[in-house]
Amino acid sequence: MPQRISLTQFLIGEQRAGRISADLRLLLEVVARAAEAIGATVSKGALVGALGEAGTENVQGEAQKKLDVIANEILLQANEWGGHLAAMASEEVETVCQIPSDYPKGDYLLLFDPLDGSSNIDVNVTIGTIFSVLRNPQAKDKNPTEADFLQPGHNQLAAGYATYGPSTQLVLTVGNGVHAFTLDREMGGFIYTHPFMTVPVETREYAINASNVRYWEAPMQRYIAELQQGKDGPRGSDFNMRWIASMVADVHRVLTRGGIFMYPLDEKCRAKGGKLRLMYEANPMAMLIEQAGGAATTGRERILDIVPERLHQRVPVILGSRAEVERVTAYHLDTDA
Ligand code: P6P
Repeated sequence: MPQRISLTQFLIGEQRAGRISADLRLLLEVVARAAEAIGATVSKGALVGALGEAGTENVQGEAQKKLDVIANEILLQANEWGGHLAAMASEEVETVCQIPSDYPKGDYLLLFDPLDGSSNIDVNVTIGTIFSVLRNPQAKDKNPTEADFLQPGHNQLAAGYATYGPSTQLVLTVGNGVHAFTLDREMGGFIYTHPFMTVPVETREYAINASNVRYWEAPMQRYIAELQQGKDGPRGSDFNMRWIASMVADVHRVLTRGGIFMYPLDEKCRAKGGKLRLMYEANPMAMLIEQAGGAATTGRERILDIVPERLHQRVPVILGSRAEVERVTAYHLDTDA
């Protein structure tokens, strides 16, 4: 029986190697326990009346599911008292979530999408929690402002997600590769099961919501048309398509077996800048994908180099197997030129 390494043991190893501080280790362990709690509620679903609409809207003007609200509360309450954080930002909350004054502040900023893929909750399809950690640039005794969060993705100290699927997994990078942990529901806690996940450079699998084809820009229409022409077209090979409409599930498949995931700019979302959010969806996923040897761009620039302008900013996302991301990006830049 191979030795079981817990998430704690893995993180202590990263701390001893000087890659993370003790406080960052403790922060990541709190986030993992919060994910375990979210997963427990998600898995009970209708049994605890957790399905359906909350009857409220989030900052994006989208109807909130009950589990969106529950997951957000779990993450805020788990992280506010530990003394590791200076502030938090959530997809579900318009402004910066300050640490209550009766708790100490720490050196880090935590950003998260508490439950991504909400449209899949009621149909029992895999959903997840996405998180990102930045260093607080502000003096410790001051409340961080939105501007303190607006750091490019290459500043991230850690990024990851929990995926609530057939198993609950935590996928994490602290800048030394991508590592996945599987929840042992009987014993409690995450066990190290997937060391150094890598994205194959080449792929024959793509993920996009093809119903938007008439709204895409010309280079995206060209790229997808070539994939659909398969071996009879310029690519000379057949491709397969998957679209779960849950970013965490689609990206997890790309991290596990390769692929290219795309939510490009289209006429429907152009005015908003894209569909997916930069700070707590695109940036953490881009860090994971790059750490696994893949690439992540907007179609025109590296996602991790974008200087954010707003906390809930949206961007186009093209990420996954490097050869395909580079091809799509080249088509966009050729068209612009
Ligand atoms: P569409 C879920 O709502 C989400 O934010 C991502 O998780 C997912 O990739 C995308 O939107 C799905 O969008 O337009 O296909 O429903």
